[in-house]
Parts: sequence; C-alpha cells; structure tokens
Amino acid sequence: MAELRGALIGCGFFAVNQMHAWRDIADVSIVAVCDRDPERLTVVGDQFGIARRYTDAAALFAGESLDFVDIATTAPSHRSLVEMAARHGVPAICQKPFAPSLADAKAMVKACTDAGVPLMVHENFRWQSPIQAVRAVLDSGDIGTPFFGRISFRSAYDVFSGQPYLATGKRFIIEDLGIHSLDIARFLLGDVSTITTRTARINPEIAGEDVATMLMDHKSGATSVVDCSYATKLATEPFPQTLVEIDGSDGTIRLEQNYRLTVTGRNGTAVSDVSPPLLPWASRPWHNIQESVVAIQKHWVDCLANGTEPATSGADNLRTLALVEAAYAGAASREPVQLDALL
Ligand code: NAD
Ligand code: 89Y
Repeated sequence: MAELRGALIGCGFFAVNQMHAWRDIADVSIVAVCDRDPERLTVVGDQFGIARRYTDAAALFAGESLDFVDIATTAPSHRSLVEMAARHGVPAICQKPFAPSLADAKAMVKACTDAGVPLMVHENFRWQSPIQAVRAVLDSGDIGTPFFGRISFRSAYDVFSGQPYLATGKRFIIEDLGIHSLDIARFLLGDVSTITTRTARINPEIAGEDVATMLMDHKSGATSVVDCSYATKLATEPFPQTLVEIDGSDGTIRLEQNYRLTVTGRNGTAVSDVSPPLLPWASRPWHNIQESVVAIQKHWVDCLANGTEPATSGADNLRTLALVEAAYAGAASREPVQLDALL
C-alpha cells in the first residue's frame, strides 16, 4: 500500500497524542499541520518535525494533496472543518464531541455521504484494551445473554488544568466524558430506546454539570446504568478508568479498578489483569486513553485500505450524540426521552 498522506488540524492539548500515535502506525504519515494559533503550530510542528504548517484550514486544503485529515479541534469548529474536507473530497476523522448539536452532526454526515468520503468520529474509549476485553467475553458467550449493565466513571481528577474550556461551558460531563461512557454502553449492550437522566453540579467553580446518572433501556431488552462524576474523591484516584459490570443469563463480568477483570461463567470464575500497555511515549494515568488512540487510528488506516466503514463512523456516532442530547433534555424535563424520535 502506498503511504497515506494525512494532515492534522488543531494542535492543542490532545492532538499531541494523535501525533505520537500516527508515528507508531505503518504506511501513514502526517505531512502538514494546521492551527489558527501560531504558537501551538510551532510547538507541534517542531516536536514532530513537520515543516508544512498552516494557520488557516482553507489554505491547508488548497495547498496540500491529502488522503485524509485528522480534525483535533474542539466542537464549535467541527462542522465547518468537516464540510470543508467533504468539499475537497478528503476523508476526515473528527474528534468527539462530534458536534455541538445533533442537527450539525446530521449535516456533517450528509455532507460526507454526498461527497462519497469516509468520516470517522475519534470515539476512542471503546478501543481501550480493557473495554475490548469485556466485549471479547460477551462475544465468547460465556455469560449468556446480558440483561444488566453498569458503565461507571467516577473521579476527582483535575481535568481543568489541561483543558480549561471544560470549566466554562454550560454543558460539561455528559458532553465531554459521559459521551464516551454512553458509547461504551452502546458498544457492549447495543442501541438504546429510552434514557432517563439526573445531573448535578458539585464543584461551584465550573459552569456545567459534573455529575450525571443515566438509566437506559436497550433495544435488546437489557437495562443499563451509566454514571459519571468528576466530583468523587476516592481513596485511590481511578482516572481515567471506566468500570464495567455486566450480568448475563449464565454469569457476570466485572471490570474493576486497576484493570482487574473477573468473569464468572459456565465454567467457573477467572480473574485476569487487563491493564493497557504503557507505550514508550505515554504517561500514567493517561496511558489507557493513549493506547486507545493508536488502536482507533490503526482502525482508520485499515478501513481506508479496505474500503470498509469505521466502527465509529459519523453515521454510527449520531446514535451516541443523540444519547447526549437526550440526556440533557431529560435532565431538564426530568422525563424519560425516546431516542428514535431524535434520529
Ligand atoms: P485545545 O483547545 O487544547 O486544542 C484545540 C486546538 O484547535 C487549539 O490549539 C486551537 O487553536 C485549534 N483550533 C480551533 N479551531 C480551529 C480552526 N478552525 N482551525 C485551526 N485550528 C483551530 O483542545 P483539546 O483539549 O486538545 O481538545 C480537542 C478535542 O479533543 C475536543 O473536542 C476534546 O473533547 C477532545 N478530546 C478527546 C479526548 C479523547 O480521549 N478522545 C481527550 C481529550 C480531548
Ligand atoms: O476530554 C475528555 C476525554 O475525552 O477524555 C478525558 C477528558 O480528557 C477529560 O474528561
């Protein structure tokens, strides 16, 4: 396969992980970087030795011949950048949250479909190796048919120092972090018909909610609870681990703190350590997320090579983003929200 030529748009806090990950993947290279902030452009351009630099995305598309673009900006710019990629016939990866609204996200999916270009949302949490390990147990059939799940992320880690914008938005934890948990729930238990949500703001110094509890009916008949908090002070800080409980007709799965996986199935109980590897460029506690960045980006390269749809394509991610919209609507109304009406 000829080497794929990609460009990165958005050289901020998280994009550095994406750049490291691209270096770990064969047959792909980032040939140009773009950021409207010249300082960030210099930092990332120098760190990764990329000479071709742009402060304007339109100039990037005009000046480069690209096989794909990796959009690592925050949500307000996603729609215009994805639509620009579609107009230039360039396949696009777009960071989560896919868009500030479901209407924008639908327009982005349509623009890429009409242009015939692949679109993947960088929804990486389902690619974490502990989450993949849970999926593999479900696929093995060992616990039978799942009827209950709990996807839990509770922490007091200071995410605001690295990502100050998280403290200022009207929406916080569901849109930023819960979106991953909701996607994991879909990945493990399938699509959702109804969601009921309660939220709270415990930290008085931020604008949005930092606690959310969601109860979901899955179309499979399973029920799940998705709970997330950035106001939970624990004896051992688990950031950024997602804990999972699944009960099935023949057994149970427990993914507990420190990546301990306990499976009780037809043949008894097995306990294993599903810790993610610490990649050479990674740093604890982020290594779990960092490893999943390599996995999702590898998946993107495979999909481009094989002409297959990414697991977290734009079209797929509409269902995760719809859960976010439904959760906020339901938190405000205190009523259950039907998902099909939004899609
Ligand atoms: P950031 O603010 O540090 O970086 C964004 C960069 O994009 C900035 O340097 C900004 O100047 C640039 N930018 C914005 N609009 C632009 C435009 N139109 N053209 C060119 N450059 C533009 O943000 P961040 O913390 O790196 O987050 C970026 C995205 O990554 C967010 O959507 C966030 O939710 C997501 N994120 C994902 C994960 C994950 O695990 N998937 C983790 C952290 C952050
Ligand atoms: O932005 C968030 C994400 O996607 O993963 C963790 C995070 O960086 C802070 O909540």
